[in-house]
Amino acid sequence: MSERKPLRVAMIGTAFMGRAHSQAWHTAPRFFDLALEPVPAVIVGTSAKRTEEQARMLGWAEASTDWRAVVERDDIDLVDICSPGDTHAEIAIAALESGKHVLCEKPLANSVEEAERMVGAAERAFAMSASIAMCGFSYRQTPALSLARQFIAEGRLGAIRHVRASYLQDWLSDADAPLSWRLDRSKAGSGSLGDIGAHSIDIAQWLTGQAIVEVSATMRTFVADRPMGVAAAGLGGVAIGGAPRGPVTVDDAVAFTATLSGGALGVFEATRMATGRRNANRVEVNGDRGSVAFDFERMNELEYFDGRSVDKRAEGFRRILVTDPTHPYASNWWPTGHGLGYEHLFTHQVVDVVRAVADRAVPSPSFAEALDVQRVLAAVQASSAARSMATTVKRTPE
Ligand code: SOE
Repeated sequence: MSERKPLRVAMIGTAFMGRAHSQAWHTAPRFFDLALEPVPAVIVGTSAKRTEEQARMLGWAEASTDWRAVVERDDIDLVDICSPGDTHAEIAIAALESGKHVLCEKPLANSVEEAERMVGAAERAFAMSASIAMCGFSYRQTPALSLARQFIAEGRLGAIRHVRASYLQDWLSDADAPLSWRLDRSKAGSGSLGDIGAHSIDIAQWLTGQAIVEVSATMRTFVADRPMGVAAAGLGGVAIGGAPRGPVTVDDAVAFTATLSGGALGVFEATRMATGRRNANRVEVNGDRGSVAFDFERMNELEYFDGRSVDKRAEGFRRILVTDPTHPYASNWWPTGHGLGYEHLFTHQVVDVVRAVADRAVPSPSFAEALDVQRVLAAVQASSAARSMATTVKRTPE
C-alpha cells in the first residue's frame, strides 16, 4: 500500500473526456513521483446504467447520477469536470464553495460572464482553503509544445513576429454526421471556435507570453441541419436511421487575424470540416532569430530553425524527436525514441494538478488564464457578427 496521503477524486462525465481523464488518474501515480495518491472514488453521469458500466470499465469505486450530492461529500477532495460546457460554471462554483479542488475541461465556460464568476469563486477558495482550480487545456502538456515554450522563453527565437495556428479536424465533413451536443450552442457555447480554436488561442498566448489584444474574424456554418443522433464512442455519435433533422446552432469553421500584445501578428483557423485532417493541431512561431513548428499528428516531433547557425550550407529546419530524458515529462516514460500518444497529455495534466494541490500553488492553466481565452472567444464572435473589418473586393462589373 502507498504511504502517500490520498486525493479522493469525483469525476463528472462518462464520455470521451471522462475516459481520457480516467486513465490519467490511474496512470499518473504509477509513472510519476507524486506527493499525493489520486483515488478514483466516484464517477458521475446522467444515465445510471451507463455510469455503472463505465465505473466498472474505467475503474471507479462508485457510480452516481447526483453531482450536487457528490460535490458536497466530505470524503471527496477534488472534482474533475468532463461534462458539456453549459454545466461547468454551476458545478465548478458549487465544488469550490464546498472546499474542493477543481479540474475543469475547456473551454472554461460558455460565456465571459460565467467564466468571471468561476474565477471569482476560484480566488475566494484559494484564499480560504488553498483550493486550486485548473482548466484542461491539455495540449500544453505535450512534451514538444512544452519544449517550444522553453525555447521561446530562452530567447532562441528572438523577437516574435508571427504566430500561425490552425486546428483542423474532419469529423463533421459528412453533412449527415449526426447532431451532437457539440453542435448545440446552448450546450457548447460555440462550435469549432470554442471546441478546438480555444486550444490554439491558449497555446499562442502561453507559448509567446503575449496576450491577444485585437481580432478580426469570420465564422461560417456550412451545414445548417443534421440528423438526430445517439452518443457513441467516437466524436460525432451515430445517426438514427430515418431520424428527423435538427438545426446546427454553432459555427463549423472560423478564421481570424490577431494582434498580440508584444506586436506579433497572429493568423488562426479552426474547423471540424477539413476533410482528411484528423487532428491536425498546428502552430508555428517565427521570431527574428529562429522558428518552431508543431503538428499534433506528429506529436513527438518539434521542428526548430536556428537562424544563428554559422554553417549556412547546412542550415534548415531540424526535426527534434522530443523523447529524450532532457525533454519535458519524457524522463518518466520510455527509452529515447519510444513515443507518446494523446492519452499522455491527460496523464501529464493530472501530474500538474496533483503537484499544484500538494504545493498549495496556483496551477497553470489557471481559471484566470482560461478566462483570458474566453475573452478572446467572445471578441472573435463579436467581430464576426459585426463584420467590422470585412471589406468587399471591388470587381469589374461583367
Ligand atoms: C473534439 O473536437 C475534441 O474532442 C476536442 O473537444 C478536444 O479538446 C480535442 O483534444 C480533440 O477533439
